[in-house]
Amino acid sequence: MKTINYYSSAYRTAFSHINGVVIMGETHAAQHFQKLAKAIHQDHDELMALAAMEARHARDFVGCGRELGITAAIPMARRLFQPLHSHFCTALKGGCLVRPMVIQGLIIECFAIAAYHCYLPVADPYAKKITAKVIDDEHLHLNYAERWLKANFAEQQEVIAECCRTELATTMTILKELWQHLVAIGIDPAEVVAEFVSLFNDTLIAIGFHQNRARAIGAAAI
Ligand code: PL3
Ligand code: FE2
Ligand code: FE2
Ligand code: FE2
Repeated sequence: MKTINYYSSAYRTAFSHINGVVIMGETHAAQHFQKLAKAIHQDHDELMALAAMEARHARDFVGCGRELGITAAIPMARRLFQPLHSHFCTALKGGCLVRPMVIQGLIIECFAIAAYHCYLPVADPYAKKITAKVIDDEHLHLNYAERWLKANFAEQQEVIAECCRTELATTMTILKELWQHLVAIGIDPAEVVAEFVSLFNDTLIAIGFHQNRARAIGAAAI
């Protein structure tokens, strides 16, 4: 058990940036699931339920900042999520469902689960309770994408693989920019990467990729 001073200025500056990224990520996730609900009629209600959970997560993480008396740094977070968000929107407008599903359901959800998992042991007691509940929800989101991509695997395998390679690079850029802030709140960013790669690999195999191909896709990311 590490001792963390949640009231040091170093902690507070870093938390403000991380909290901003989490709030922006959850806000985008809510929009993304709403857009997917419009595009995938047969799953409309399920996707709207996932969107509502994301909106709730955003509010809950705002509450975590408020508990500590910290305001989230939103401009940096907006800039960091811009590429993933715009790739999501452009693909969906062009009639593609695979890329948006990979970006939100696979990559962003795996990233969130890995990061939140590493945050748990260093979170303040209030945020810890919230984060544990959020992690359970994120597994439902990942599971939705896993089922959808598995059902479309035969025709879309190459698109999925290409999309993972491109968007994983985008995601690693976010993590690199957050590296020092993560260290300052007690998270080892290398552990986030390791958890992400392991979860992502398991998910690719569950979708239908052979072990070697799954490993190659993940390895290309780092
Ligand atoms: C999907 O439901 C949400 C996507 C959010 C992305 C989160 C990225 C996390 C970056 C590092 C966060 C450490 C956890 C801190 C929590 C206040
Ligand atoms: Fe979420
Ligand atoms: Fe861990
Ligand atoms: Fe989610």
